[in-house]
Amino acid sequence: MPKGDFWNPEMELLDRGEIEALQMKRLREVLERCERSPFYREWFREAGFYPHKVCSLADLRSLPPMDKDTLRGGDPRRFLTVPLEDVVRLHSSSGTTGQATVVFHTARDIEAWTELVARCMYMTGVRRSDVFQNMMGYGLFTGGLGFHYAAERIGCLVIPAGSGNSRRQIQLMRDFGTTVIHVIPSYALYLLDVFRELGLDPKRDTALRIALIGAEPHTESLRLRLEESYGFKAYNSYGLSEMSGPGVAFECPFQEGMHVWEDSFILEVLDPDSLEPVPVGEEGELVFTSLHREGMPLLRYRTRDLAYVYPDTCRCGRSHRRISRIKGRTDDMFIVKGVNIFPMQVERVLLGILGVGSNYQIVLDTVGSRDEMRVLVEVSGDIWHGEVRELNRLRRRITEQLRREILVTPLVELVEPGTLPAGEGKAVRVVDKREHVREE
Ligand code: DLL
Repeated sequence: MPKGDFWNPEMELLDRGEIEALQMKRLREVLERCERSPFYREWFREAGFYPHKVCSLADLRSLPPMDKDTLRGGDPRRFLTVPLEDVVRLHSSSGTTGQATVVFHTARDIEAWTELVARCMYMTGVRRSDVFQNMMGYGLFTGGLGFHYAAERIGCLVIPAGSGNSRRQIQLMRDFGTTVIHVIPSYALYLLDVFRELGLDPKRDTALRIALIGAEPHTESLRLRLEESYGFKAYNSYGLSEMSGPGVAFECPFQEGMHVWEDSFILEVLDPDSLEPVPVGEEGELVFTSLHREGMPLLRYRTRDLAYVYPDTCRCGRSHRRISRIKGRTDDMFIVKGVNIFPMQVERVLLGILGVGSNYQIVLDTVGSRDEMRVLVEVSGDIWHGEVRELNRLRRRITEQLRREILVTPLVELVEPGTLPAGEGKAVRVVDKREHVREE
C-alpha cells in the first residue's frame, strides 16, 4: 500500500548497498531461469558463460550484449523461460512488422510492470482523485496499456482516449475535468494549435496539472514551452518495449534526470564501440538487464539510446541512479509521432516500386508545432519527362505503401533525377530539422 510520497517505499528507499545486494540476488534467479530457454542455453554456450559462476555484477560482463537484431533473428518464442500457456500477452516495439521486436509477458510480468508504472506516476504526484486521460496509442505499443493499468491501480478515473482525434481530446478534458494526461510531447505541442483554433486557453479552460511525456526525444525547451502554455508540470518518461515498455526511468518532482528503477533493471552505460563502461557523467549507450521479467528476461540489452548518469544523489531521497535526457541514438532509427522508423524501411518500400530512381532523402521538420516527414524521391528519367498524371499516380502509390510500412503518412515529393545530394561518403538519408529534438 502506498505511504506518504512513495508508492513502494520499501523499494524506492533502498540505499545503494541494498540495491546492489538485491540486484545480485535477482540476477542469480534470472540467470537460473534463462537456462530454461533454448536461446540462452546456446548464447551461454557460445560465449563460454557459466551462469552459476556469476558472483558479481561485473561477472555479467563476460556475456556479450544483445540487441534488436538478436531479437529479430528467428522465432521470439525461443527466448521464453516458461511454457507458452503461461504467456498472457505480447507487445511489440512501435514500428511495423518488419522491424518489430516481440516481447511476451506472463500474468506476473504484467503485474510487476503495472506496479512499476504506478510507482512512476505516483512519484510525480498522481493520486486516486485524479482524472487521467491516456492519449497514447492502445494496442501493440506499450504506451497505452502500460499506463492504463497503472492509473487504474492508483485508483484514478481513467479516460482511455487513445491517440489522435484532437478536438475530441480537448472535449474530453473539458467534459470530465481531466487533471493528468499521458501524451507524446510533439503531440502536446500540436494540440496547443487546436486549443487556439477553438478559442480556448488550456490554462484557463482545463484543470490539467500534470503531464507525463515520453516515447520520443524532446528538449528541455519543449518541456518548458508545454509547462508554460498548459500550466501543468511535465515529467519525462523513458522506456522501451524490450524492457516491458514505459516505467524503466522516470522523473521525480525535482525534474533533474530520470530515476532508473534499479530493483527491476541493471543499468550499464557503455562506450558503443569498445563496449566498456564509461565513467559516471559521461555519455554512453544504455544497456539494460531485466530483473523482474519471468516470461522473457533480457540480459544486457543494447538500447542504442545515448545518455549519461548523474554523479550526485537526488534530493528526493531515492538512491536509484538518474539518467539524463536521451541525447540521441547510435543507430539511424528516428521517431515521428511516437513511431520508431528506420530509414531502411523507407528504402525497402521505395526500391520495390517501378519508376523510382536511385536516390531519396527523408526530411523531418517542425511545421506549426507538428512533426512533418517529407520523403524526397528521385524518379526515373522517363517518368519525369512523361505525363503529369503518371507522376501523380506514382506519388500516391509511394505514399500509400510507405504509410502501410511505417504507420505514418509522409509527404512524398518526386524530384528530377540527379537533384539530391549524393556521392560523397555515406549518404545522408535523414535530415532532422525538428525543433523539439535539436539540442538546446
Ligand atoms: O516508446 C515505450 C514508452 C511508451 C516510453 C510511453 C515512454 C512512454 P518503444 O516503442 O519500444 O517503446 O520505443 C523505445 O523510444 O529506445 C528511445 O529511443 C525512445 N524513447 C522512449 N522514451 C523516450 C524518452 C516506448 N523519454 C524507444 N526520451 C527508446 C527520448 C525516448 N526517447
